[in-house]
Amino acid sequence: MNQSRDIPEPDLPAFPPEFLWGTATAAYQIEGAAREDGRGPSIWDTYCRKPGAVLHGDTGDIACDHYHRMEEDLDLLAGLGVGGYRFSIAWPRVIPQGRGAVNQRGLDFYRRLVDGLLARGIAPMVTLYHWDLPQPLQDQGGWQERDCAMWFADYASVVFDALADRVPYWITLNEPIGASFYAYAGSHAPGLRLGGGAIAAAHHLLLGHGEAVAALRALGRAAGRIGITLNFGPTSPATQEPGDIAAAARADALATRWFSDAVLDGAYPKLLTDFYEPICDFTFVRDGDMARISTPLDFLGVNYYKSWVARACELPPPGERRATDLGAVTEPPPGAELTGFGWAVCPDGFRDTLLWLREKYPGLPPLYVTENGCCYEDYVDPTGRVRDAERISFLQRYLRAAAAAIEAGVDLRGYFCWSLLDNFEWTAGYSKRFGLVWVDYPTGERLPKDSYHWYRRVIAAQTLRCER
Ligand code: IFM
Repeated sequence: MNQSRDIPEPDLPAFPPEFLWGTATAAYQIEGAAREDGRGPSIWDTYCRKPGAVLHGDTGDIACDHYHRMEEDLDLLAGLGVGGYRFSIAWPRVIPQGRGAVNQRGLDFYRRLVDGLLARGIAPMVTLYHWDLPQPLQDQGGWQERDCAMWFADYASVVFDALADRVPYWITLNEPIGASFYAYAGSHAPGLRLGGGAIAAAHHLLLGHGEAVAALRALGRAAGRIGITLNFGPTSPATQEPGDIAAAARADALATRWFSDAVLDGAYPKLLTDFYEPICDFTFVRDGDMARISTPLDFLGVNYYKSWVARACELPPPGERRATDLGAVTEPPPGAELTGFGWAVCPDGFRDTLLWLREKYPGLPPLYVTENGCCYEDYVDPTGRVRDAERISFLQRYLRAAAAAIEAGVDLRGYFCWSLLDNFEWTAGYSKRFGLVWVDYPTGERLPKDSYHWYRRVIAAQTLRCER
């Protein structure tokens, strides 16, 4: 591998020796093999075929072909020296109809992946749901239906039965806001445009989370630790105008607190439940639900990418209003440096979010940063190298921010860079590259970028390997 001397030396404060360094991926974004070995269709397979839904009509049919290149990808992880690897399991690969018959070939794939990680001294961190609902369940109403919570818990139990003896970290859901508010407001699969229905879907996702936590706990402590991954996008007012202040408060409550308040405090933010009154009666919240949803967790996964400022805008009338219509338009803070996605680079916002979590939730469990990263206009230069200096600079600054939070007393136990590989970036298709490793999509060939070598040095200098 390219070991070029001109890659900058990491310049970071020391992290605790037991800090878990890792990278993250998700099934639909890397696996491919969409119709192989009994995998059923997911809502993303369907959505990608909807004209105009995904840039260039890209799909996850082949993606990074990780399904066939798993050994090579395991070796890339080992070469990086990570102590942990976060990946997700595709529900439609394990239970193609979503409920009922289990597909052993699908489970075997994940058994091989887990065993391959453990053989290399890498702790698996397994996400059970990263947005790829089996299509047959969507045909029965998907997350809008309360039953979906139990279908999810049943699927989780199948996976626990197969893998709980070997997996030390479980994550129930990845970024439920994407699978509910955005998915049921039109910008993610299944691409519906709902008002209160999106809020019900969000509630049923969290109920499924609570049920899955209970299912794992029923297996006893040896079954590993369990948490949920939430994303945080702090939003402040663009001006001191009262309208902008109120709009930003609503946007911030959705982007930072809707899910964390429910999971950690057992209640949805009143600011938003009041605001949603014209479109949602909340009758889907039944006695005991919030207690189930707020079952104490072993850890919280934090995904952090960006901060926003918000200005007030007109609200559609209640009959046409979606759950994401908050009377606020968001944009990057003025003058912010932007990534290739137009997202603000704001390491201070990252540090402040970690500090805020500790202040806001007295019973906060230990934290893992389960995703943080960036995309830029990477390319292979004529010497055959990807010189992604911007990514190195980004990671350097965010890791400094993480170190500052630890120094200030935040119980942060690990950091998982998004992503190991360039991959399918949802509605942006393959146009956005987040990987430490370049993927040549026509051939599937992998090429570690400069940032891969830089991150390897960070890990080698800062950490001990994690043993289970
Ligand atoms: O690629 C996504 C991932 O699936 C969820 N978190 C944000 C990433 C970058 O957009």
